[in-house]
Amino acid sequence: MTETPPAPKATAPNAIAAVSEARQWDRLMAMAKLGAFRGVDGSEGVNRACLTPLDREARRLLIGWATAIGLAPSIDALGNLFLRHEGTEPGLAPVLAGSHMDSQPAGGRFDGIWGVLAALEAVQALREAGIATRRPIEVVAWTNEEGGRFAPGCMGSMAYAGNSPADAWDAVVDGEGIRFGDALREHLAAEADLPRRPLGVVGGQAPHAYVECHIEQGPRLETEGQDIGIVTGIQGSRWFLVELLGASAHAGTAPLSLRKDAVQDMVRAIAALNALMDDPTDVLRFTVARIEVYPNSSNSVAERVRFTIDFRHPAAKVLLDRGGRIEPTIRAAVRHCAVTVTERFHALPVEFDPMVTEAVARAATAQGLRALRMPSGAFHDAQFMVPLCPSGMIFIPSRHGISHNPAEYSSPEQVAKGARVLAQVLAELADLAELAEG
Ligand code: HGY
Ligand code: MN
Ligand code: MN
Repeated sequence: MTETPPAPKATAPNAIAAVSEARQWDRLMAMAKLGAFRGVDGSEGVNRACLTPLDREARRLLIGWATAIGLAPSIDALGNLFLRHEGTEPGLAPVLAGSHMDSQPAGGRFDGIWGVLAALEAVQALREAGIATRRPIEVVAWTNEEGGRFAPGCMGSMAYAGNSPADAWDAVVDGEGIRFGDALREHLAAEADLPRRPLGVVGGQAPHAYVECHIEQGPRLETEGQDIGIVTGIQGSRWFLVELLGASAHAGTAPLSLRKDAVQDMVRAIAALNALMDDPTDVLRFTVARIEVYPNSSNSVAERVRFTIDFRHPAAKVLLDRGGRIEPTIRAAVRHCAVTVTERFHALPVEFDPMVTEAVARAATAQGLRALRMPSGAFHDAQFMVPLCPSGMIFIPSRHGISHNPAEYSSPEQVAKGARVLAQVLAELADLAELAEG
């Protein structure tokens, strides 16, 4: 449903005016240099995996900008990074705003990082406008949202929200066989100079609210000529890892009738899954995008295949029923291999809280922006904050709906509009104190 903006009636007008399009864009482009690469079409992409030296370099850059304006850094046992703007009543539950800084291996310059920089920009604008808030505001950068290096995604926010134990993924390995637990230990040692805070809700006090700015990563806002997405919720996601174990053999001598060919069984399994996941309405999302073959030699029959499944749907019933048929469908299709199916990620659909969605709607309307209420097809850290506190998201358009691709793009004007809406939402949720003197 599109909101038609009545006459602008912005609250915290000074903060909105203090949002700097140039400063935010310069910071985005500075971050885009860390892990920069050129896509096949010449687009400027980013490959910045979590818990790497590049990730730490980006975090130091962010911490430098934040401490320069008086925000206090801290990290928790999962490496989630918090940058605190103090409120006039420090004991009140804080408002959290942020996103993630890690990217896909062939990622873009905006996914995740814009949400962190928008939160920094909004808080800086509040401070420059001399606006004090009763509640503290904490800019947050969550560890490993993408799940590109270590699966699954959203490890930092899931551990923070108590959805999973902090050591749940220690044994998960990346493509080089490095364990998540070891990479995290190395990361925390490299950031040992930063104050450490307990993981999760500090002192039993959940955040007052959580707001995440993010690019839409789809085509709707651009196609429908909208400035802002008032995100109503996030669809459900389930990730599976499938291992098929056969036997390697000589490609020239082994009769096909005697083979236990893991690749051929994978093809059978994926064909059966395609039939299971057929959806004429094109609402369901089913993706196989990571395949490992062993021994991966052109003249040795494949002994072992591992492939991933990313399955998503907005309806919990479909997510559970259809998702529950994945393993039996694979087992029925496979002829010669031993089958192991492991579920690695299970995120049910969530609805965002009107306390946040209506604050976003009011801010967009007050600032004369066209806004659309819409769900998110991508998962986000906000999904795991929902059980903890009122949560919501602010979307801006993605050019041609492209994301997880170096051609991902939003304009300086679009990211500034998103940050201005966030500034107003934060002013409201963090409860404007009296205008600070000076
Ligand atoms: O995969 C996702 O939905 C998110 O962009 N990591
Ligand atoms: Mn993201
Ligand atoms: Mn992403």
